[in-house]
Amino acid sequence: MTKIRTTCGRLTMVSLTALFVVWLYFKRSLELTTLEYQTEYSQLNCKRPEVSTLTSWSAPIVWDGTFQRNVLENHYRKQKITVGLTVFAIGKYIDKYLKNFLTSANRFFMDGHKVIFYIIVDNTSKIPYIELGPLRTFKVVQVKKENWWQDASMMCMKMIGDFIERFIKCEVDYLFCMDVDQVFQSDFGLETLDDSIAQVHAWSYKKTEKDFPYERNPQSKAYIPLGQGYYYYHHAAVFGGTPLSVLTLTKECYESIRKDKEKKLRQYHDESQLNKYYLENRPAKLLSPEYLWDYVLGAPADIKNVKISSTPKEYAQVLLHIISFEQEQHIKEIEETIALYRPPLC
Ligand code: 5GW
Ligand code: MN
Repeated sequence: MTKIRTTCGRLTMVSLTALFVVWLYFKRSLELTTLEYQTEYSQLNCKRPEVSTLTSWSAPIVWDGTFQRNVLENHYRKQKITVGLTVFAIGKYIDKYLKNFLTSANRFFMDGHKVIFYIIVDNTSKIPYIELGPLRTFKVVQVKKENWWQDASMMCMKMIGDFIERFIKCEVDYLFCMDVDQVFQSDFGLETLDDSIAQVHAWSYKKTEKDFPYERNPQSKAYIPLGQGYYYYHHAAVFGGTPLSVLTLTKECYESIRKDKEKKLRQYHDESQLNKYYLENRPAKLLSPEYLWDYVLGAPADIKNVKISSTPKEYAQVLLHIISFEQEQHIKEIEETIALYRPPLC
């Protein structure tokens, strides 16, 4: 009996020591990759001396050449991450843009990593057939078109938030939200990931704060006084982060748009509320205009490697769809639209 006990004791000791050694090994390799990852930005920032690569609050501004993919691959591969991408394609935008957007995203968005495309459409029968890569899946969410025209920005914020709470938060580690009227041109990869990610507007990157079209009406929730603000961020075209940080952003922006509407205030620029949000909640990482370039602005030498480019648009066609609305009715309709899609809560 005593002999059995001693043997058991020895076995426990041996297993505990083995576990300790394994733990030490993993802790050390994790520390090493984290260190490699942290030093990466400080070493590489000097590779693009002609542009600003760090904000005043020390958030990196990602430009081509300011990161090393192999180091990032090493860092993230062990974590086996999944990245989500939401895209709305309602009405004419399905036929016009969705195929090119998805085909290019399939190829260039987070190549080599698990991706879930969340495709939000009004007409599921029009979704183009695309052969997705092995690590890619997609989920389709159907919404009602009629309610959508009334205020696309408010609707998108409300829906993205709702979808994150219902299912996205259980399915991905990072989430991006993008416009459909744009096309990936080259790798949009791990270097873009962080807690909260904002896209610097291509038009604004050589301008200063006083030229930014921030909301200047003090009555508005989006109000930014002259002399404040650092960057001009692009609205739904590209923003992202962890599902939780995107959820907080969408909730706050939705509430601000709603409150402004109650006061009959309407922003001329869709991104006003987002710019205010990012002023108060500084993004952890900024994407340089290389990540979303508009060739209408030409091809300056700073823009070395375009990751996504905007597609030129025909305003006359789409603007026809905007109609006026009553506030209370509108909120009710949004709720009804979202109620169409009710996957189980996670
Ligand atoms: C946009 C403007 C006026 C009327 C309708 C739309 C619209 C936007 C639409 O008819 N269908 C649609 O799917 N959208 C989604 O909202 C697309 O994902 C689109 O990329 C996004 C933002 O609209 P954009 O791209 O026209 O807005 P800007 O700020 O890029 O000019
Ligand atoms: Mn757009």
